[in-house]
Amino acid sequence: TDQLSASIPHNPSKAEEYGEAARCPYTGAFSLPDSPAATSSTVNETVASPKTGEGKAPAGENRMKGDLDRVRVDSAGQMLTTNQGVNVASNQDSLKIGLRGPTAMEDFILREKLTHFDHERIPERVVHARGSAAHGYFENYKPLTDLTKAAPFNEAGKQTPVFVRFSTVAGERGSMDTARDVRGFAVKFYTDAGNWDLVGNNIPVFFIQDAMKFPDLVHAVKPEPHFGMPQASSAHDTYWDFVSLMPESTHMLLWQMSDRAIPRSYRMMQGFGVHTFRLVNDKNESVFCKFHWTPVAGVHSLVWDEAVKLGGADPDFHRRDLWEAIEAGAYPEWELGVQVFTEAQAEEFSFDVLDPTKLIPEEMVPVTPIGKMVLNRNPDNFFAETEQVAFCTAHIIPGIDFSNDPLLQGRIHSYLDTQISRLGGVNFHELPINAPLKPVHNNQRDGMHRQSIPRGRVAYEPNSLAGGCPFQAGMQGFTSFPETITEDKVRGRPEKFADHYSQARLFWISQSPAEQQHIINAFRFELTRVQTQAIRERVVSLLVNVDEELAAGVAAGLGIALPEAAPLASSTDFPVPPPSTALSEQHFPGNGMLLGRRVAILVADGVDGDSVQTLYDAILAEGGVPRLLGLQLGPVKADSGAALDAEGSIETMPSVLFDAVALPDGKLVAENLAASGQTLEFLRDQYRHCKPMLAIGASQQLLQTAGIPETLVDGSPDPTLLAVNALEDALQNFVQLVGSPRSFARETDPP
Ligand code: HDD
Repeated sequence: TDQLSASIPHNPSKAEEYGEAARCPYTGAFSLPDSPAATSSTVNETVASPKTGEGKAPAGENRMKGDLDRVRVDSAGQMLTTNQGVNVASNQDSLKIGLRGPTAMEDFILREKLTHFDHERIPERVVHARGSAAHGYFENYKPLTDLTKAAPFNEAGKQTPVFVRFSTVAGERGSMDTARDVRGFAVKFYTDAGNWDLVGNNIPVFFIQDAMKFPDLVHAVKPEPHFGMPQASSAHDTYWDFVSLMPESTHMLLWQMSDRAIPRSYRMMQGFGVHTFRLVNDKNESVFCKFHWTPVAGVHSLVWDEAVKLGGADPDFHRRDLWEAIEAGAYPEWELGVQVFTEAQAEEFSFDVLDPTKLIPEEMVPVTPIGKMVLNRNPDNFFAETEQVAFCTAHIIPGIDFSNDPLLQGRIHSYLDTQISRLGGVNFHELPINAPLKPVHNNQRDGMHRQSIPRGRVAYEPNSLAGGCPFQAGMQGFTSFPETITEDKVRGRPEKFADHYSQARLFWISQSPAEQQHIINAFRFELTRVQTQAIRERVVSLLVNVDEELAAGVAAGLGIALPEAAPLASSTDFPVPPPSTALSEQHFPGNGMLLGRRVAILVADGVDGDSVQTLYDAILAEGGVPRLLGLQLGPVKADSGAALDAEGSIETMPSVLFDAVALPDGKLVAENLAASGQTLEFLRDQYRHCKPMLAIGASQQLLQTAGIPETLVDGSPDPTLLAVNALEDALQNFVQLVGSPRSFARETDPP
């Protein structure tokens, strides 16, 4: 055991705390046969490449970990007790009057157990119900004190503990991870000046401009109230009815129909604070800023057909991916960047920086990297941490302040309010995962489930009996930026909020041709599910204002003529900025490392054991996850006579669970696999989903049997289909392709 913990970077902090019992990877996750060509028994060993885990936090660094120790419970070697700590003799039978008689009312042990169970569930989040979270830290690059006094940014190298929850928006708590949806990206910083929550999404803009419309938006997208369908999907009438009548949503709709809404992994998506925020320094000078999280692994997405199939093959696909990566020591990392600009600059922009349906192109205001975030610890308990964590946009610290974005202003109310019903009262801040590291001192008292025991008789201020304590912090406390406002009180919107299309067009013209085609396909899919023809037409009429080719492409799929453009909300001609490279996913290829990407090596009797071994080792060495898939689990005979161990079966682990496939050499293996329809379907899906494929020697025949074309439609070679005579001809290239963005050269329309 000691040797294992010393050699395996398997969440070392957990193992240190609890020993081996703490290691609970999902069965089979990252567990590999010792040496695939030499053993038939799988050793449950976690392997991470030397390249992964570089972001490993030094032991004892995560202060939040220590703080939570107080409430962590480890039952190893302990007797079972009631909630009052009374040892329980038997946990099998209730107390009866005679073995066949009724249960005694006095069975307090049974009653306590059932009562607790009956109340186990709490309301799920009204949006973002489905999510996964992890602990980690933010490390600041250099002091930003000229811009802000915010604690995480005041020293070079300073580490601030964080807890981050990723989520889908529309689906219920048990819905699938790969739905087409916006993803939540909420970060709680446990700073030494109190908690700061940056509650963002993986898309830099939002559907609506004013919080007044949020309940309408959510009611429209959630399952329709009369029959509770569809689950985790915006492809239905009420959603498109609403957004088609809200032209301000057009920009967001393009993002939502783009590949960003079907990420490959939580680890491979950006995060955005969305709103304009303020940074304030200790001289009370303020600038505006937008927050950007950029994943070191790059921005990568699924393709739609794959996302749909994953919903069935593994509804927990993103949850599992995040969990396994962290357990394996392949800690996900993001760089935090800021776009900083002054109020004077903002006034020059053709759009309003208070409008959350607008972004600021990076060509206008560059993103400056200021620090990095590493997620290095899975929660110990899903409910206590991931479910009970409460993010609130109102949780800010000195140095950060709000802007007047009317969506943000409404959020300041909503998040705190929602926790009261979700977490059962006003003391949710005392739950361990929500409690700040900085001690809390105030005169708020009582309420449901109060944990702290305030001492003394004074719970008011001013007081003399407690020497005036707790006393006001004055300049050391939070002070709102004293913005001067001389305006009328009105219900209305600023003029530039009427610009509904310029940035939708900017996004469209910044996409690659493949990305544009995916957007058209997504609109076609969603609107085909819409039953009301007038709604479909109204959506396309919005798109006419964005781009005629886009609108025509969608209209063609719906079998309708191109409608008239929707009327504009303003006669002002809002300029469309030139294409912005950072709006295309292709701008973020990542660092090329495999970072937990999964490669299927299909094996059957007669397989060339040496090439399996070489391939396996090469993928592992780059931080990837190779898996031997056979026609069934268990031993497979290599050509040399050695036994391999198939870790999964093609029957139960379909293509969508893998990022790439390799077919090792072997005449017999090709024959064996060619007789399996599931194998051929596996290969077709790998091909269809534009994944790197490697076929060696005799296995090349399998590609032909599966009907996979050797070249692209224009006759040119397919850059990600490697059919070679010997492994060494393609090994390097294959491994590199697995760590690279997908090439969509194979895609045809129709698919
Ligand atoms: Fe929200 C949850 C992100 C607009 C009201 N929101 C929630 C979560 C994220 C966001 C990531 C989940 C946090 C978690 O993991 O627990 N929301 C956004 C972004 C928005 C946005 C990026 C626009 C820029 N939200 C928004 C508005 C309102 C809300 C305008 C209401 C006025 N959001 C909520 C909520 C939720 C929530 C109802 C549900 C559960 C929760 O807060 O804790 O209060």
